[in-house]
Amino acid sequence: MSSQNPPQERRVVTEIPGPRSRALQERRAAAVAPGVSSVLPVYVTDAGGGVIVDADGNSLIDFGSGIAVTNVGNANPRVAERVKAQVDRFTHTCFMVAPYESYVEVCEALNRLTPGDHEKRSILVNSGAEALENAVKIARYATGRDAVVVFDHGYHGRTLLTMTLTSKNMPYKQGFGPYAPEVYRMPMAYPFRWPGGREDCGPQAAAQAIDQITKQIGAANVAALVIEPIQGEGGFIDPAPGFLPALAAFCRDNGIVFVADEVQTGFARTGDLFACEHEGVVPDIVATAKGIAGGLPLAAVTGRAELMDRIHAGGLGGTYGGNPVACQAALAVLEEIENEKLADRARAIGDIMLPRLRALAERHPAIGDVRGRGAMLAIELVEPGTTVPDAALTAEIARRCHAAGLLVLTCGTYGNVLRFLPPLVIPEHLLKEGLDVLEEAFAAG
Ligand code: PLZ
Repeated sequence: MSSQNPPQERRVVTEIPGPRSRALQERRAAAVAPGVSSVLPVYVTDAGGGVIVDADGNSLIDFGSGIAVTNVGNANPRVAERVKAQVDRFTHTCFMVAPYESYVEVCEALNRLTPGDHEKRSILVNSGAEALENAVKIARYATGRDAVVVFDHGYHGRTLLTMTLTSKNMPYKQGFGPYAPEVYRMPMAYPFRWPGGREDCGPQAAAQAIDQITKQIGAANVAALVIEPIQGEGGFIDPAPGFLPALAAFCRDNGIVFVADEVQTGFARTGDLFACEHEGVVPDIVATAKGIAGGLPLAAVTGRAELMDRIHAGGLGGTYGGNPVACQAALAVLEEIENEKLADRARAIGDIMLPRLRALAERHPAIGDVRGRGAMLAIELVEPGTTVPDAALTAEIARRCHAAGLLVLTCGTYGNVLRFLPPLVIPEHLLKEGLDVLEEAFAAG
């Protein structure tokens, strides 16, 4: 087994999904609970660079990165090498039973790389949701307060607490209540939909959120404010300038722990190592996952030492948290981000994609907004000249892209956003060809 990339080409040799994938999908229906669904049920046999290869021999251009995970590419050679070496030595001892160096090394790296030069500590867990759960536990413990503030369109996971933190009912919450107590939702600085217009969106939304927090909860009762610096599942909403800094200042003045959910935005995706850096926001706690370990399950909570050090020994942990194989993958990812200058690469991807997306929006008035940073970009589809969401057109464009061999994802509270998350190592010719396919999908309407 080598970790060589499959040929870097788009190749459509059957219907998508093809006969082999369709047969597997039938088998799946009898074995896998339908609650877990797939965007595009092509069954994957290989992936790497900018492509995903399926059981029928189709090679799709990947504009999804497994939801912002394979920033360094699938089967990245550096990741594969470290993972293989670790699997040969030991696969698990449980860090809470007998520790190992790689866990410490990953925490050292996170403490160094996350925003702010204050003293930090980290813990490692298994998923984004688990990282957010722990961030809230730590904030509550350290402040002795209960309330947690979140935002419209926010997404933080599927566990009881993180599902409660999440804004959208279908499909995440419907029927799964009752939800966790002491969670309060505030308005989001959503430039495209802000009633007062883009110009004043940042300061107005911050003022409104702060007023609501003060009046409805009382700032002294708030343990944590949890926010994605660019919202992911909720629609790739890049908050208007000034919004995050104003919230961070309010938290600082009121002893509220500012938690940045960098699960989707982290690890060079937006052109900075972490999206908070864009406006110089320094969170008290950063939750990371996804891009951290090239697809191996790993997540982390990194926070101010004075918060993290409060928790009694044994108060945090889990059987698999910081698994040694996943830690080796993370160390490889961090080397790769640095050596290959992947944050610059993310900016270069944005520089190629944004002008083409803007030009596409000029030709197609159904594209109401083009937004994002680096390699985290999106277009929002609406009835022309309005902000009325067009989820049907969004699904249709995604379907056309899929049929032509381009894997794109949708998102958004209204299901009307096409999002683009190519691996940061995607070759330029595939990036451009993916955009050609997208343009053709719009032209076909
Ligand atoms: N915070 C910002 O984007 C995961 C969810 C896919 P886990 N996003 C993809 C789905 O439908 O389940 C996410 C995120 C942000 C937290 C999470 C949760 O991370 O690793 O999926 O638990």
